[in-house]
Amino acid sequence: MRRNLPTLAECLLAGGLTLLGFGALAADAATPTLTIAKPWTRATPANAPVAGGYMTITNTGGEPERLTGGDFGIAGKIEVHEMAMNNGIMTMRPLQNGLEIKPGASIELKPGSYHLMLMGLKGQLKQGETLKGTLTFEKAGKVPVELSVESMGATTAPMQMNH
Ligand SMILES: [Cu+2]
Repeated sequence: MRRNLPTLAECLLAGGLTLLGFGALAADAATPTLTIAKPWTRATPANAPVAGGYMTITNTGGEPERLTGGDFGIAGKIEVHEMAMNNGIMTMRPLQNGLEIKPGASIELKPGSYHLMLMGLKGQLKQGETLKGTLTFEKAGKVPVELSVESMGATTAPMQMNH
């Protein structure tokens, strides 16, 4: 019996594609040692100072790698943050030494967890736009990525079809 693919309705009900290997978002990126899947961010209200950046990074190489930051023209500064519960309060803090990704491992940057923090936004992020920039890795150096700007309430990257 084969039933590998859920129906579209099931997929929409599930609220996203976290379990599905779509790889269909506009801007997956890869280097010889890294893949960066489903890079996205959220639309911001006017004058919002910060935004989060989310994606799944897989280290396909044989050496540990480290995400240390990035560069997006619209942001004054990029930091790598983690979120954690501290005495019942959700707090976030910059990872001063970046985020390590072991060989063969995948790390998901997502709301409520690790994320890129786009600080000092110089403009509003509007749904449907694409944010071009680079991620900086200890070994791979600068890797171009495009964040798709999703709705303000998005908690996972939505499914994209026919793009
Ligand atoms: Cu943050």
